[in-house]
Amino acid sequence: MAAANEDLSKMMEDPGQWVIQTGDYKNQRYSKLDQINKDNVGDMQVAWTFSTGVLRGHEGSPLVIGDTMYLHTPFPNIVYALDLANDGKIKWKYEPKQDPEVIPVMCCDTVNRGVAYADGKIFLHQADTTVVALNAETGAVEWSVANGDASKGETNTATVMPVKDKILVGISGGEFGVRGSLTAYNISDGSLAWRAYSMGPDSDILMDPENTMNLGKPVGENSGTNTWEGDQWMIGGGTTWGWYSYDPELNLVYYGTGNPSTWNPAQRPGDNRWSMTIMARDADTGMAKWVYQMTPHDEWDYDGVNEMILTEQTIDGQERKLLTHFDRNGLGYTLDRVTGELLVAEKFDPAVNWTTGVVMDKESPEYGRPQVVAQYSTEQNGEDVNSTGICPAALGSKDQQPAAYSPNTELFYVPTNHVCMDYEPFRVSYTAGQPYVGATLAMYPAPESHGGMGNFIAWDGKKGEIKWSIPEQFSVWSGALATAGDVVFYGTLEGYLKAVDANTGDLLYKFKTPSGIIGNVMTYTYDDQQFVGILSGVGGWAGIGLAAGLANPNDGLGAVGGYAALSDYTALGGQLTVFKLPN
Ligand code: PQQ
Repeated sequence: MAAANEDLSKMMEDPGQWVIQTGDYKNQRYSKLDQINKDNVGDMQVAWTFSTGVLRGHEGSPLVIGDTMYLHTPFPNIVYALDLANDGKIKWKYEPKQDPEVIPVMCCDTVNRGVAYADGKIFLHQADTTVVALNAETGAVEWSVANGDASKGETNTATVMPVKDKILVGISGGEFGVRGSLTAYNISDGSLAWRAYSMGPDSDILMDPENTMNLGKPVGENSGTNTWEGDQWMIGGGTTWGWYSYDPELNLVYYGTGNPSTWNPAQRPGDNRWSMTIMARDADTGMAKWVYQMTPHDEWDYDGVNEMILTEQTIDGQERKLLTHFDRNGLGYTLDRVTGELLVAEKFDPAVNWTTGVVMDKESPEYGRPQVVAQYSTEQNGEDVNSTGICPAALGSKDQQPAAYSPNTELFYVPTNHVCMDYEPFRVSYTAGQPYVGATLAMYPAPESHGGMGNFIAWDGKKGEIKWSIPEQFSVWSGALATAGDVVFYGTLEGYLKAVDANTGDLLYKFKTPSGIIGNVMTYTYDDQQFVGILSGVGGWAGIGLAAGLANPNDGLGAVGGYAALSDYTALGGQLTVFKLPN
């Protein structure tokens, strides 16, 4: 077993531990464990359970470091250290003091996507943006730093990512006119190393006009200001609340930026760079090596923050370092992660209708741009336009719930939404700390389909094709796990943990946990036995009606119509369920 202070990359190679939320730096969410496999997973039983004592949405997963499990909760952001030798007996508990005034400033429930580990410390990133380093053995606070200011609408839901001697920290608040940034703090004492804004002057966005590349061309001067009107970039969104990945060989960090603020596109002319962008940055300096904006001048709230999954695959006889990303906008992208070359951009939900696809002709001035279907635009010549039947809805063909990749099958396993919307933009003015949304939405299941709001799909990233698809009544809002046992796990909003065959998608096992699942499945070993863990606790944007306890569940930010039926299946309450094979 790796000692607590051993190099994190090495610890990731030990499949017995789960040392980072994303499984590894590649975000593959793939485990080499195969004790539980497709032949015996049907026999799985509950080993032990743990109630977190907190309501609202439980995203992310626990970590396992040695014989300790580290478990987090949504606001108030409690951290538990649990003893694996004693079915989760509490070793220590840390509960921060936070001003509850942060709760109404969080757009999409009070979720938190989990703690991180490095160098003997557990890193908690609180809702109010405080980052705390806790001693992993004792839970004592070693240092803390405020990454943002909740009174200006700056909040947090994301985990942090440790890379070498730093942690990388994002920010939420795209619905409050926050200017997004990714910030690196030194692990030793929490001091600032670098900050890269998503928009603004070149020196703020850490881009070199001549050497930061955009689809093979330099980005040029002032790219983060001259694609905005006046100083709108100062309240431009592009927040960084998703997942980050890292390639140690290239020393590049990959992540995506969120929607431009406001949701009313007529109020912010221009391409609004670098919102909706895949960023590749040097881990030591933050300097951008390459960028690619997926949805210039977003008209639908298609944040680009979903995870970047790093793989090595052979294309046309050549082994390439790839990056695959399933965007909210419904397109599955594969890029060369060394250069940022765009290789594939295809719809991963047949319902997607706002675009006919991306221009792939390198000679075209439109190269890399999605072609917008005019009927689904929400502005015309600077005027607001109400538009109906847009697919996907604002929560995208996929939101932050992370996909998994199996090197065995070379398939991606993707939790998706199958939801469309009507969009009504309206004029809004900016006041710090107040919602700066500028549109109302109605969301409903994709028409002319199976009637449900989700699919769990297997995707061939090289061809850009769906291999198989499992229809689900509700969006699949849980992160997937693929294993060497050729099993793929995911959770459903009704509360089922499901295990399916990685090749065929055939259902092998299901178990109804106490609440809807928006957490991510993880696995580890203790005493040579494989365990599978999942957090239940319905909430997040899809479950916000239930989470907020609203009289009318459609009153959340953007009416999320069809999810109201969730109350027929489940209710609030955080619980971890741990499974194993019978002894
Ligand atoms: N969070 C969820 C969730 O956890 O269920 C879903 C969403 C967020 C969205 O669909 C968002 O658009 C969103 N946007 C921001 C932002 O623009 O800053 C933040 C968050 C968040 O931090 O959870 C979400």
